[in-house]
Amino acid sequence: MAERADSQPTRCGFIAIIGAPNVGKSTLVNALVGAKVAIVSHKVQTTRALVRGIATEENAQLIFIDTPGIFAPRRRLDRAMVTTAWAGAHDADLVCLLVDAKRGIDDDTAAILDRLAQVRAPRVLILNKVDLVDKPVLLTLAQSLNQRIAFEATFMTAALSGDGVADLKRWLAARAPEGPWHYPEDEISDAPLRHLAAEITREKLYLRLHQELPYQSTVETESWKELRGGAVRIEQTIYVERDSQKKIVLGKGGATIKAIGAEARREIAAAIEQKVHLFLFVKVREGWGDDPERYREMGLEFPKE
Ligand SMILES: Nc1nc2c(ncn2[C@@H]2O[C@H](COP(=O)(O)OP(=O)(O)OP(=O)(O)O)[C@@H](O)[C@H]2O)c(=O)[nH]1
Ligand SMILES: [Mg+2]
Repeated sequence: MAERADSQPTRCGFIAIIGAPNVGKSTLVNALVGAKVAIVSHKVQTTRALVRGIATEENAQLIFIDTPGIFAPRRRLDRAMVTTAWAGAHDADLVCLLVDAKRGIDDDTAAILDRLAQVRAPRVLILNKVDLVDKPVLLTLAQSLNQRIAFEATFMTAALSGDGVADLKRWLAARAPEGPWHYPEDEISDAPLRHLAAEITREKLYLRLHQELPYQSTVETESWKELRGGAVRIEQTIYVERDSQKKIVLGKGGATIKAIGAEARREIAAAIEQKVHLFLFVKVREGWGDDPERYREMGLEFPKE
């Protein structure tokens, strides 16, 4: 077994973060990693596929698997997301159930609890958004959740401000199984940069567009060219379902897409530490939600029905 300088055996743990939509899973993974590896929005169903964020703590490498929110799926895309989330839980050494402390045990979380009882991996409970509720409420909630299924430990976090995150990380590091590190020491994500870049643009789209539009769009990086002088030229396509949606994404005189592009460009450039020229195109592709190729691009299995 590999030994590090302090002669402690190395540890390596795969930790799945599951929970209802919008409870703060991606925010928590970013806080644990200490960098943005997963996109975040105030809307439900932001995360679509598994995102791995990698952190180190002492002699442990922790691989956090951010999963799509689990809810009662209707569309094909929903089903693919929920299936993917459970697959993430089954493959992990440890499963963290994240609950929005303000929302408490809603229908989505209740359904997850029932099914979580059948997952073999040890379970940890995390109450998130504790900044929004009073302490007595937290204690009652922690109690009733622990009565429904057994958790090895319960943590309280405010992922947005980082409260409680260091404690959680220390505990997870000590709990990780002994073994060699799975990824190189300085890696923080296993997602290709072109995928992260598409996700960043999708985040900006989610933040600017309303109602159903975000759910009926997807973003793909079509080309990525390194230019002389260290800059990179990136072309991305935003797929929507209908011509009316294309008009909304473009905005008056192209104002909306221009704003989305400017925000995305800035953040992609910061993420890859290179100058970026970003070109966005909008294409109408009716029924992209039933097109296997789009799922492949997102990193999702295509459900047969
Ligand atoms: N007040 C408060 N808000 C938080 C906290 N953590 C996350 N949020 C907010 O909750 C919203 C959802 O966060 P996400 O991280 O996208 O949630 P998610 O669980 O990954 O959502 P899906 O991917 O859609 O399932 C965002 O607006 C976050 O800023 C917290 O500790 N306190
Ligand atoms: Mg998410």
